[in-house]
Amino acid sequence: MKSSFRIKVLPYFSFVILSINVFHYMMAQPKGYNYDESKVPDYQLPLLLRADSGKKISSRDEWKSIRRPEILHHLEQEVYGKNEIPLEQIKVQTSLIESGDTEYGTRKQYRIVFSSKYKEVVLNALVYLPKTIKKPVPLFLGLNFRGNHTVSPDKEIIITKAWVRPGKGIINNCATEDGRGTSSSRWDIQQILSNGYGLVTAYYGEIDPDFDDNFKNGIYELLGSNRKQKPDSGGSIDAWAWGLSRLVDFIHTQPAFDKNRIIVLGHSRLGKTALWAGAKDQRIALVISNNSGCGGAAISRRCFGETIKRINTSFPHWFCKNYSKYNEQEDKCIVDQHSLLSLIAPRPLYVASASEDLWADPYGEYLSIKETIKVYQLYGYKFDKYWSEDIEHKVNPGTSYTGKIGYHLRKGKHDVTSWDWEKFIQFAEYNFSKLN
Ligand code: GTR
Repeated sequence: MKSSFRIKVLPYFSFVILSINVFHYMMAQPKGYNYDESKVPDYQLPLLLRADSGKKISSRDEWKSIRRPEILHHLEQEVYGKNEIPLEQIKVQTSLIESGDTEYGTRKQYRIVFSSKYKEVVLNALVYLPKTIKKPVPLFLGLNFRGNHTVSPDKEIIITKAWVRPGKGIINNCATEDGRGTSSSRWDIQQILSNGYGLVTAYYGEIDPDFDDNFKNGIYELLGSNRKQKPDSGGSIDAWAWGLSRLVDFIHTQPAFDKNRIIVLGHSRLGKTALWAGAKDQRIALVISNNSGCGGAAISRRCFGETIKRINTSFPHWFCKNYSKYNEQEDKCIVDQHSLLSLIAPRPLYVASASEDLWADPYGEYLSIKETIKVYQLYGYKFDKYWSEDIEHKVNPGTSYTGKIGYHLRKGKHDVTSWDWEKFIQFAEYNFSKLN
């Protein structure tokens, strides 16, 4: 390298790289929030094994009949809201509109139309099945952020007509050809199919567009325009979870899928959604949240990274209105996020964090899943030693635990990578092998 090049160009180049990194850091870790473990306030978690009446919960029957319904009710009432769609009045029509072979398996595209006396809502499901199927296959079900055509460069995938948040390949909130495959690094279809799993995905914005319009569009249209949002009416996370359950209904009509091995997973806001769907819909066999953070797996009382006030301010449509009561009043809430995770028990649950994703509080996510062990123990599960080791405010990046519940801390930023998928598949294999 010529020295003049080194002198003139390299400082500029390093400056650009540094600026990009600083920019990413600022975006990932907004200023004015706590990222320092020593500043986490003292807090007490709501007890999972103590009923509202004060009664100690000491058996799985008491958990199932008393405490689980109480926690579910509190989460509906105070956090995510109640779903108001009258399922019995909704007509559902499903049609296969396209299918073909790909390098790794078969692609099928379905159009699912929900109609009420007021409106129709269309949800496009993209399905991949492994090449050879000898018996019904287990599958991953997850919503995507910018349309089905972003999960693979596959030219046949239908482009959504719904409203999309700004991003690559999006013009005036409309998806275009340029977006094809732009999220493919987050969906390792080859790894999924070659391990014998199917994949079902759909665009979350077809269920409810992700902006605050006072709950008028998406599935809220099924309820008519005169409806009023109550303090405990479901928000968008609840709407997306409703969509996941409707996709579970769809999967139940497909002979290629093993209905007892439906895995629901999601990243970030869709990780919060996967947990809420898994909590409510017990047909979901295994739940995975990836970097779900505040309002997902992370303990809110820690006030580490994103806070309840910030999330309710930036995204006033995600939760029910009641949730704003806990802005800067985390300790007043009758539940915390470990309560949400506890509702997955005794089904396998996996929480995935990333070491640089401090906004989502990786350690708070770890503490939260660890807390649920008490509920799994009611079902007789024995836990590996690593969960009882006192890890002083840290889990080493690269660590992964597999068992009835699992956790990993990937090295790196807020994202979903093939490394994450490898761990998800290992976790599913471990738990599903015990189902036989
Ligand atoms: C962030 C939000 C997080 C997370 C993330 C995402 O802006 O603060 O809670 O949900 O968005 O979903 O990408």
